[in-house]
Amino acid sequence: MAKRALLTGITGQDGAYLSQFLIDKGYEVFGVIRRSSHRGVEDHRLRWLGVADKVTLLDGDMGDLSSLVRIVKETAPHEIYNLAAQSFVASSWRQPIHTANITATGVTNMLEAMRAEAPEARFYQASSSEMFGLIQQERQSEQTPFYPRSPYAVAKLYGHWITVNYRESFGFHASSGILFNHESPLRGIEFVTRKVTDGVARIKLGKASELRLGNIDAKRDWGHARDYVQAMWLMLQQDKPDDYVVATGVTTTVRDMCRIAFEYVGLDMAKHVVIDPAFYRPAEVDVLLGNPDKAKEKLGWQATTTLEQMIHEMVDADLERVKNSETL
Ligand code: NAP
Ligand code: F7E
Repeated sequence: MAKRALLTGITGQDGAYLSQFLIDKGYEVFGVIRRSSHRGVEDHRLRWLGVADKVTLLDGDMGDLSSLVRIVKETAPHEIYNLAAQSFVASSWRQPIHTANITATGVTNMLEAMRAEAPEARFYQASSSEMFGLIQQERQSEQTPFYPRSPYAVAKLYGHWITVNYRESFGFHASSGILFNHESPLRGIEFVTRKVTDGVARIKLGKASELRLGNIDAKRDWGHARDYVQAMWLMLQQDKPDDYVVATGVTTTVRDMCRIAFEYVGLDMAKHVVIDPAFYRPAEVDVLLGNPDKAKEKLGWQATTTLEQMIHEMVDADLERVKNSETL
């Protein structure tokens, strides 16, 4: 009998790659989809990966406990991957209460649905390196103290601890993956890597002349989403639930990431990048650098895609999209 996996956030970047990964492993995949007036576009990432017809989507919302209880009951999942969130850090200052309701309390809603209908299921929580914020150690591991710097990061910290708490209180097989930034051609256009690769494609094809960015001195530990969803699955295959940092162990400035993208198409970033304070954040996370030793030792996982390979893949995808006037 095929294993059943339930994904919240199935329409997002990670949900699409994880669906593809689980389908290839023979899982039956179910996903929570929120109602939209724009029917037909919500599953564009799943379509891009060719898996839209292989998953079952059920109407629900992270803010609506009753919908989650019904979905868990109907799908009787062996594994639940809680990926849904208001995930854009910059928006979290503009919508702090919504971010708390979905990114924080939404986790408890999902855990409560599981407690009521599938307490034996295995649970994955999408925690974030943003929880380290104002870093307390040069390389951040599972032992590094947290210091969140945005309403998003504060909400994720709640989600992380409520997952640990349900594990300790009710004996749930609940694991928290503290994932550092991971990107792909399916990354939302508002995040900096995709904003850059889309901007480079537009400039190369003569559809734009400049790219406006904020703090390009910030440093991030960037990996590929395709690699990172494997770590999620591996966590749920362990006998015991635990918390894991998932990262590449390499950090790069936004400036250098940008340079990689411009140089790939033979352009000089200095001629096109304009610094616009409108993109500065009220409080910045200056640098993140993960220590993925535990994931390597216990899960046998390590990142396989370099930043350069990933940015090239993203630029290629955006050149195609801009040429064909496609939006994603
Ligand atoms: P994403 O592309 O922004 O996807 C977010 C998903 O959550 C979408 O499917 C979205 O649905 C769904 N969602 C948002 N609000 C919802 C609600 N009220 N009810 C139901 N679903 C809702 O994010 P991602 O990059 O795939 O990241 C997946 C998870 O990992 C998120 O929790 C994120 O915070 C976390 N994370 C991401 C990274 C990273 O670098 N990517 C790193 C660490 C942690 P719509 O399609 O309808 O908007
Ligand atoms: O910003 C700087 C910005 O929005 C990265 C989410 O997936 O990863 C992501 O959060 C850096 C920041 O991602 C622009 O100030 C400069 O320092 O791509 P980002 P993020 O904030 O790191 C974590 C791990 C998550 O969990 C989140 O869900 O780039 N930056 N100029 C800019 N950022 C954006 N978005 N736009 C700019 O124009």
